[in-house]
Amino acid sequence: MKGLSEIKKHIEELRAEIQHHDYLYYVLNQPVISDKEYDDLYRELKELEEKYPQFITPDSPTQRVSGEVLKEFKTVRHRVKMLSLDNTYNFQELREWNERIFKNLGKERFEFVVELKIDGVSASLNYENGLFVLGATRGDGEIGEEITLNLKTIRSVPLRLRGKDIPPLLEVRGEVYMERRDFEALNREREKNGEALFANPRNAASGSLKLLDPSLTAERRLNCFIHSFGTMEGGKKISTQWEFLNYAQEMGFRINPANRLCKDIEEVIAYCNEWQEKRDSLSYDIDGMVIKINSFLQQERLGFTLKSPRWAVAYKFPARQATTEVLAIKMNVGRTGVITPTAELKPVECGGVIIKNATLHNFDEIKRLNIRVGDRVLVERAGEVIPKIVKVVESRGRRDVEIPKSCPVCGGKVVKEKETEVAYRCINPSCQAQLERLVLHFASRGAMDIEGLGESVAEQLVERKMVKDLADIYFLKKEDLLTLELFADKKAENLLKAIAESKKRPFAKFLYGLGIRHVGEKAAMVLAERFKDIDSLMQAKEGALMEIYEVGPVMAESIFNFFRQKSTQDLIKKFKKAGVNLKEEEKRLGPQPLKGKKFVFTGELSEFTRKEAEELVRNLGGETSSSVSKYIDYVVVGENPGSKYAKAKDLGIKIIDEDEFKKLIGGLK
Ligand code: 3BA
Repeated sequence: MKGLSEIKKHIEELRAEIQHHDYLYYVLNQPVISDKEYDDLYRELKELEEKYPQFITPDSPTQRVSGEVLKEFKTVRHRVKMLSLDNTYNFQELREWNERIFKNLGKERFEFVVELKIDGVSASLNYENGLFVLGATRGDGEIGEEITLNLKTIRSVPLRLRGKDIPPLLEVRGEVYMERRDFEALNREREKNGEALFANPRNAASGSLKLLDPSLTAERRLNCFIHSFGTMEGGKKISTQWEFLNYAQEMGFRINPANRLCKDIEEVIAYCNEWQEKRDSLSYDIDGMVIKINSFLQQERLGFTLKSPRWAVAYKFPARQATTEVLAIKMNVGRTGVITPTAELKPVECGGVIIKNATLHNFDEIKRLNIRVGDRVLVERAGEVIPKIVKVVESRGRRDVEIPKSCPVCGGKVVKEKETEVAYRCINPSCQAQLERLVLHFASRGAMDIEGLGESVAEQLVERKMVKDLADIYFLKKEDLLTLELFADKKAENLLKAIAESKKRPFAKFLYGLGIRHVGEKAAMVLAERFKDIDSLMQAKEGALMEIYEVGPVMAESIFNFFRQKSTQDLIKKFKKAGVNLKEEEKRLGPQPLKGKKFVFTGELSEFTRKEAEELVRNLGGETSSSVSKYIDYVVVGENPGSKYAKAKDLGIKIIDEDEFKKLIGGLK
């Protein structure tokens, strides 16, 4: 029978031995005994401690899992603030960061430590006289939650520091994470039990650290890498990050074996690139690399910005990809009427977030991808933008995606305005999806100039369905306006007055306000001048529209289609009823000798630019067109005429040269 002091000594030896094997296994990843041998040692210690509980110490390997269950986590203030990291997203930004350092250090040499950026949860570990006394989450950097008991369950977190030269006061910082395999197993288990799944290993690690029952945390098999420190008082003198990492490992902390000392930024970049390529070979997720200036002295000289050190930076890896299934393809109508197909996806984790939708941009993209509902697709997320579909990885869908013939919002006509254009759009001017933007445009300075009808008012009018089409603006009542935000008597009256005044605006302003695709301010003026009133414009055929020089085939088709809509016709009726001016003021600026005559110019004139010549014609009451047709009266031919000349000859149209043209305008120039 051994004496008590001998038993105590044996218990201590067992602990030291187990601690040493834990170190070899969890920190260095180089076990020297079998699992069986290890288990035997552990069991022996456990039995002795049960028999002699007076010899149990909190740093015993048997004390990793506390029997205690907490009611809540206490908050703790970090002795030294935990900073965050600035991000860079490409190597150019990394080089720029390097340049700034170079300048700030007065062109002195410096080295870098490059570390994997573990995609986990930051944690702080406090040691007093070599004993783990307090662990905390990062929180907001100043105040975190005390999670000592949960951190103790992590086998690579030393409960007692190794070696003789340990700082009496030490706070180290690191990243707690969950291996991908453990995360997947955990989610499988949770699915079986009908529990909510974790989106990614990081969320799983975070959730596991925040369990109030440490025995549950212990089941989660978390792990931890240490990468920096907050406080270090006493111990070995170190002066670089690289020395710190080595020192930390000597003391028993788990340090990432991929950390590397680099001499210059190009070496840093090459190393970042290397890990970007092979990140998937790791058993855990990394989301980038962390680059730190090695020398503490230089770190100090560089200092901090508000939240992050200047001497460190993260390089974030680009977009992550994932595969999932297309559940549906939905049509969205944007504020300009463009119909954008979007894929509804079976939710999938991608680069740290759950993706449910991906944009398909347009129907050409659908064709290009040859995508159908039911297909398995590769999705990619780049930065904060909407995920996109890279390609179909397994074609399982049967029905091709159809281009909608009518607007999914209003049922109006959908057109593709040019063959070369990819967008299909709803051209119903009263479509709710576009109305708000249209109302704003209609009321804008260049159009009907309705003061007081700004963004907020337009939004409310459309949202509350007081304005269901543009003409409704003219039927608003004071009672309606008084219900809008911040509207009192005076403001409502002013707006009604501005609306009433706008009825008298020139016809061109009205036309422009209608927001017909491709019809800008200039085109609206020309149309107003040429057609004089809304009825003639509405009846104009594409050919007649195209005869106007400023109107090309695209605009002509757009105008023609616009006025063919039943919704447009109803709208115009309403404007008439409201008393809005829908005709051009007759203005006579001078003699109109060319009234009713239509001109086409081809080739270069010597005394005028084409624009000048055309303006001359219009000032004299004539009209101009860009294309030759039987309706044209004169084709004016200059140097190097184009095909219009031949066509004019073909059609037997009167062809005149510059001199004859000058005679025709008879010194009126
Ligand atoms: N090194 C994360 N911050 C890191 C000490 C500085 C730092 C990180 C790091 C600020 C990683 C910001 C939050 C935090 C103090 C933790 C790393 C990693 N270094 N290797 C330069 O692997 N994720 N994160 N602040 N500790």
